[in-house]
Amino acid sequence: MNPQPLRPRPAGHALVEALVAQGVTTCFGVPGESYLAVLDGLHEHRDRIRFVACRQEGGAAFMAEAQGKLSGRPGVCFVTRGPGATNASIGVHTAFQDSTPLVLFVGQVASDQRDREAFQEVDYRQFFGPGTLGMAKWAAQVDSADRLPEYLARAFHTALQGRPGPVVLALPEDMLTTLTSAPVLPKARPAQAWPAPGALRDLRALLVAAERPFVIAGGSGWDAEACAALQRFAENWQLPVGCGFRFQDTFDNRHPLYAGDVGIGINPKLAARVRDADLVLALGVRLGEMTTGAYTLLEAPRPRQKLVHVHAGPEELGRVYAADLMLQSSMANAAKALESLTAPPELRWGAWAAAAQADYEANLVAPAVGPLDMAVVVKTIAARLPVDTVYTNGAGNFSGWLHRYVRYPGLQHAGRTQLAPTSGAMGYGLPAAVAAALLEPHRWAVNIAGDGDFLMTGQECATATGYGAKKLLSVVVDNGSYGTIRMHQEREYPGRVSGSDLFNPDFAALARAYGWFGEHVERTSEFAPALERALEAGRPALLHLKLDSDVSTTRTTLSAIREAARRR
Ligand SMILES: Cc1ncc(C[n+]2csc(CCOP(=O)(O)OP(=O)(O)O)c2C)c(N)n1
Repeated sequence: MNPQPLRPRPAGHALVEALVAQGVTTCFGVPGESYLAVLDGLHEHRDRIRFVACRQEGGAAFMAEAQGKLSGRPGVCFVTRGPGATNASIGVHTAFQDSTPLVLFVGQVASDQRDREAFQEVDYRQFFGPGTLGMAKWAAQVDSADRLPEYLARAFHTALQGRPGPVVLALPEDMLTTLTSAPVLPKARPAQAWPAPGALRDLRALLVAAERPFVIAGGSGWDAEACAALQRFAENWQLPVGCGFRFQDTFDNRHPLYAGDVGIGINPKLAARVRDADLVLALGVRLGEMTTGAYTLLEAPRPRQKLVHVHAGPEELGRVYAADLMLQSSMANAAKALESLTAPPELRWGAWAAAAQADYEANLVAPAVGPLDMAVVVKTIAARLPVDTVYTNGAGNFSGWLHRYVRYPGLQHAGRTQLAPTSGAMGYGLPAAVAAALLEPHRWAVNIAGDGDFLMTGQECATATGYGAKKLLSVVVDNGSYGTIRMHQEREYPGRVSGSDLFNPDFAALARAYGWFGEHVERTSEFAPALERALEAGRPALLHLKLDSDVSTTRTTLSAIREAARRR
């Protein structure tokens, strides 16, 4: 039955009604005069949907991206034309690389000004793609107010279906003020692919023939049920499981079959194990550069291991790797199918799985470092805060401590607890934590940031204060440099420091200026009491940590890297 036409109202209002019908209760953005009719619609429906006005579109788009990651439904962001859209593009790129459902709405110049390079005019179909092969899955312009529901429904389905990702809709100013009786369409329910029964039989045969199987799970599209089913599959077959780069919450890190994260700064023993496996089951992961150790753990295009690749997007299957078996399936359906596979009574790889877990446990231990030990800092936070705490980060070596030492529970225990950009976008962590604190205020959001990383989007501290975030902590690791780049410099051009030193403000004072709690920490022993005071503050808190600039990663120092490079 066709939905009933509604009383005429401006398309800007119809758009907000459509978002409400999609289940959207919060959206993020920076206002612009190009979409006043939408802002008015948001005012009209303010009891059902909240607009969080951010301080920069990069921050807003990151918040919407984090919303997509947290909820599994498209995050929603509104920005103005030209300058707003270009600022927001970092969030679109991140959502693309991270396969996060996101809808970015861009106010567009009026139709009668189009193609004149009118004020702030950009052609978003050219700018965002999909021809850019790395920005939006789909970019379109809604020229007809009456067709708005069709475009919006397609945007939500496109963002969710297959490999999830970002969609951009441009909204000409005059279209938004046109009256329309267009109906509101129902909430998008994405179509989900199932693995074919024959392929499942083949997968079982590969497993039965294996001696050293290894699962790499991750990517987007998992939910609590799917992660629980994945765990039962792993238990039925006693399979060691690693998580793909920055998808560490896909499998419970406290489970005896957990083997660690297959990402940047990988445990060398885990890297060796993935290389030594005779069968790799890649479930939901793209098998990108970061998860494959730059295509060395699995050699491209034909790995030495037998490879089964399960992914929701057909374009990812066979994209790089000639897998022995490829299954196109949503993670929900794949996990259900996998748990139905019966294992033989005797499995050959008990010792292999036990050794994988022992390697993971051993990697949680590291020699003490002074005067401030980041391993102790992260472990102290993880021990003190509840298991459902959301951890966020942007890009930089500081994230290595988080990745190595936090034991993320699977989604079935706490929902998503890791918000981190596989795109390696600096500045992601703080807005992601602000979004988490606003969207799920019952749990803590903890951001670990580098001094470079933090100031890329630090202005969103004001958004957190303005919208009443409470359980929000940012730990800024100040080593006085863009440390990751310095590390690469020391490796490639030892001793020749160029462009990687930073001049920093007093981050604790800066936080206090935003109405946050702020303190400094210089020694390991000062951290736990400072953390207590931060958690008791009853408002967002920032701890400014001074880290010895020679400490480079969880495993090495700049001087060691420099000396090794000079010896080479
Ligand atoms: C938006 C963006 N710009 C530049 C880079 C390149 N980059 C990667 S890590 C890094 C340095 C990060 O510095 P900081 O946040 O201080 O962390 P550290 O590496 O010192 O721990 C840079 C510049 C990036 N990944 N993202």
